[in-house]
Amino acid sequence: MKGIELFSIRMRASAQGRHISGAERIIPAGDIPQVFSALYARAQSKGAPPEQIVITIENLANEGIERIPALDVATCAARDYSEARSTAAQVLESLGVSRDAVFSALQLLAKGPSSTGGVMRGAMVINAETGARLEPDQDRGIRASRFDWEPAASAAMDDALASAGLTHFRIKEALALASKAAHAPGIVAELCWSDDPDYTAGYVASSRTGYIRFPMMKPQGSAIGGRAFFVTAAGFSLAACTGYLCAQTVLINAAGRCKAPSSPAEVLAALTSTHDEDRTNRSAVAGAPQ
Ligand code: WAQ
Ligand code: MG
Repeated sequence: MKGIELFSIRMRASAQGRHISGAERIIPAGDIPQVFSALYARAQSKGAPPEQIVITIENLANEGIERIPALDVATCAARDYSEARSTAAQVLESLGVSRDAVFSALQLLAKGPSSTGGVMRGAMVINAETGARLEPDQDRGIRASRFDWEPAASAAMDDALASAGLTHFRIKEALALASKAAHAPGIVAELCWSDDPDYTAGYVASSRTGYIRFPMMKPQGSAIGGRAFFVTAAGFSLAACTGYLCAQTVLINAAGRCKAPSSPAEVLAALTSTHDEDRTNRSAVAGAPQ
């Protein structure tokens, strides 16, 4: 796709001032009519009919496009949502998120993280040490935007996901978002579960662990969900982090691998061994002659 001018095309649908659905793509000019129709159809596909649909098309002029690989995907077969959440909590702690920060994020996601106890439009930004919330608006949160798959990586990811039996469009969208977030300056980990009452899955993700999904992370029928980005306590720049998440154009140029489903114990064991490898590599570097 190098050399071809790329466009950001974004759709948001609302009724009575309330957000119903949104989606976005990054595409060459020739694809605009077809993607426009697909986004228009998607705006109608939710239960509530939209009163307003806004579709924005913006020429990115090929400026400053960053290309990154997708995270690898693992599915953790936890017994129920409480085992899923406690496994996710242990993954987060292994990444340096404090127990307090993990606990408060889980509580907020469970009760509805907005200021009125409902669902937010975007994500919380949480200090990984103190658990303090850093997003300026606790109803809107921070919305990641301007990311998509390059065509070849998209097809390869579809194949990899399909051969693992993962065909729901939400998985690939969440994986793209999590891959971008894992590259954002200051983000150490992400925790998410859907706010869609019919979709119980969630995940924890980071550049170190990849994308670890839990098919059941909340009770069936619950319309409460959300996202938390955990960020480094030291030297964190909210402006740099949100600037990257919201405005930096990111294309995913390589598919992630999909691993076979594993138990919580296996997920946690794999964690220890990767971290041991990390430590070995670090000390090897530290001990290397100058
Ligand atoms: N940027 C930041 N936060 C967002 C964004 C965004 N672009 N879009 C949604 N959120 C937040 C918001 O608080 C929503 O309430 C919450 O995330 C959940 O959004 O592997 O479907 O679109 O099977 O319901 C994860 C598991 C599915 C997928 C996530 O999220 C899998 C999902 P939803
Ligand atoms: Mg949703």
